[in-house]
Amino acid sequence: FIPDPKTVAIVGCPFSGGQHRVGVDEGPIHLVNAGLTNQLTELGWNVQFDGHHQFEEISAASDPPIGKLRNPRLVSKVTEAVAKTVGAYAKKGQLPVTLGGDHSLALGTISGTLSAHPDACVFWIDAHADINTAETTDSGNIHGMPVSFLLGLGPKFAEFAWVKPALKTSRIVYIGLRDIDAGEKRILKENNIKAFSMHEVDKYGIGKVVEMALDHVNPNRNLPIHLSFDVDALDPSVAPSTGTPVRGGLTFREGHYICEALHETGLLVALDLMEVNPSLADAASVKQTVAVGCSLVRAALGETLL
Ligand code: 6HN
Ligand code: MN
Ligand code: MN
Ligand code: MN
Repeated sequence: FIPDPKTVAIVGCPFSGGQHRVGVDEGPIHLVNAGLTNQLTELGWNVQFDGHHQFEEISAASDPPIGKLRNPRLVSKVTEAVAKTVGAYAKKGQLPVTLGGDHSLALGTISGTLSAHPDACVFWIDAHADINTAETTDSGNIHGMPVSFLLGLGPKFAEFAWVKPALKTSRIVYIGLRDIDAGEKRILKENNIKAFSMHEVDKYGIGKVVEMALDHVNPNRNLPIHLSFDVDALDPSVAPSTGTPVRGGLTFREGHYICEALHETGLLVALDLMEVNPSLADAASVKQTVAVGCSLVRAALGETLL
């Protein structure tokens, strides 16, 4: 399998229903306004961008919690639409780049990728594991749960009947973790899910960590790769404008290195950049976070230092 996409399809997802801080829906708008599409054109890509996704609205009144899940119908509808969009681009041989929005969107993006590339593996770069189930979650925020849904763990809901548990536990790997809930730690252990926390990044260095991560999910370097990058994986001094910042994160270079190294594999088929929230922190911090977001995307799409 050697993907050879020439076209990037930008999927702007102004969506915040997977958590409760306002503003993360503005992330994609700021990233595009910062010039991301032109930057990718300059890297040699055909860039397709037909405006940000328009999502069906479901009022809070008609979307009461189901168990602990907040905004369940809205998140399900939106992520189902994203899955279709991303899946269609991937089937056309294009490389979907989804701009969030909160990380519940990855329920859609990864479902879409797996519909086109059933053997794809996932790199989940995040401070958090986002693997709570409807049982283990404290917050009820679905952005803390997409991975469990994709793996088919935890209770099932009719409202999410469209979700296929298409991801195998052996096909996802984490880098950057440092804020994992107790229930999540148990799920990671019980299912033998490979994770490189900041401790391993400190111990081995980012180059070795990415190599070990690839050895785990992609030993023969022949499987398509979906990169889901939560900007809060980066240290808050690097990416301050995000809803759930956690100190002790990836440096600017470590974040970029991951993107560069996955580009170098030639196997990248989809990319998410999530959780940029331009309403958090001062104007300079917002500008910095948006600029870092654009630069991570460029690195994943082939920008090199030399
Ligand atoms: N994210 N583990 C916490 C929760 O609410 O379940 C935080 C989740 C953060 C999610 O950053 O994408
Ligand atoms: Mn704004
Ligand atoms: Mn996340
Ligand atoms: Mn996170």
